[in-house]
This record gives sequence, structure tokens and C-alpha cells, in this order.
Amino acid sequence: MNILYSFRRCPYAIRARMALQYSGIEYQHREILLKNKPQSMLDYSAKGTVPVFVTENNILDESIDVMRWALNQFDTDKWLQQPQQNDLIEKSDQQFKAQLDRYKYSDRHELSEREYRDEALWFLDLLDTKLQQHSQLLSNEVSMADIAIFPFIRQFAFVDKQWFDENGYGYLQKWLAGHLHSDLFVKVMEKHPIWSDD
Ligand SMILES: N[C@@H](CCC(=O)N[C@@H](CS)C(=O)NCC(=O)O)C(=O)O
Repeated sequence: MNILYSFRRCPYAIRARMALQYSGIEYQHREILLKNKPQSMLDYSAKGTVPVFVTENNILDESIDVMRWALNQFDTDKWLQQPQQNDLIEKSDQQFKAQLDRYKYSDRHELSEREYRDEALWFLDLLDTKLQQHSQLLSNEVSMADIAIFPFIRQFAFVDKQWFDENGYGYLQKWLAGHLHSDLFVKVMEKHPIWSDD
């Protein structure tokens, strides 16, 4: 039986769960608390981040690897078949994610929330421009890039939802709302009891 160690609100875990759900992969869901990680999870992967996905033959402790693994099993709508998606995902995971964290936790840093937000706007601009041309990031069809990036835009938007709703980015707002209301997202946000190794 496959096992997924997960944390409901973690954007990395969300994208892994969305890919697993889309691909119809069955697994035992083990919901964890980041401040009290189960020993069994640390035994599988000592680095202590979620998601950790355990199959009969693999231990995957990078969310992108979980996504790729799932899509390589079943990919009915061809999420994997978009060129350029790795480039966009990398921009999100590297530069944008670091800026998002400073914006989200600006009280722990030197500059103001607004200054950190401004630093990250290049990525919102980039995505909004793409979404002017098609309804999803790379075409009119959902690809892995949409699902890999969406949980981070969700986080960004909810730091100050009023600002996000009132400051342009109409295409991005629409794209975000579409994914927030998707059956896939709603399904993977269902609540689970906390796993205990005992
Ligand atoms: N590169 C990893 C990052 C995963 C990650 O950083 N997850 C966070 C939660 S969103 C985590 O588990 N942090 C460990 C902690 O807070 O103790 C991936 O893509 O899976």
C-alpha cells in the first residue's frame, strides 16, 4: 500500500496530493503536524519535509518527484506534455517562493510587507501576461505547471486577499478562483485525523 505523509496547508503537499488524485493513485493518507513529525516518516526520509510518498519500490521526498511519478502512471489529460513547464516551475520554486516567504513573514524581516510584496510582483506579472493569452499558464489546458504553481499563488493571494482582489491581475485572479473551486482541489483539502505511529 502506498503511503503519503502530508500536511493539509503545505503548498508542496497540496500539489503532490493533486497530482496523485488526478492520476487516481491510491494511498494511505498520514496527516502530520510539522512540530511533531512521526518517527516513521523520519525513518523514510530524514530531511523531515512533507510530502513524503512511499511506494513499494520508492521513497519520494520532493513534491515535484511525487507529481512526476504520479503523472508517469496515468496522465489522461496530458499534463506532462507541455514544453517549457519546467522553466516556469523552477522560477516559481526558486525565486518566487523565497520572495513569497519574505512577504508572508515580513514581520520576521527588515523591510515592510509592502516592499516584500513588490519584490515578488514580477512573477504575478509574468503569469498574468501568460493568462491573457490562454486560460491556463501554458495553453488552454491544465498542465503540471498550473498545479505545481497554483498552491503558491494561493498563499500569496491570501497574505492580503483584499489587496490581491483590488490590484489588477484579473487573469490571474480568474485562474486562481478556477483552481480553488476545482473538484480536484476541494477533494485534496478534505480533512484527515493526525496520524500516530502507535
Ligand atoms: N522541496 C520540498 C519542500 C517541502 C517543504 O519545505 N515542506 C515544508 C512544509 S510546506 C516542510 O515540510 N517543512 C518542514 C518543517 O517545517 O519542519 C518539496 O518540494 O517537497
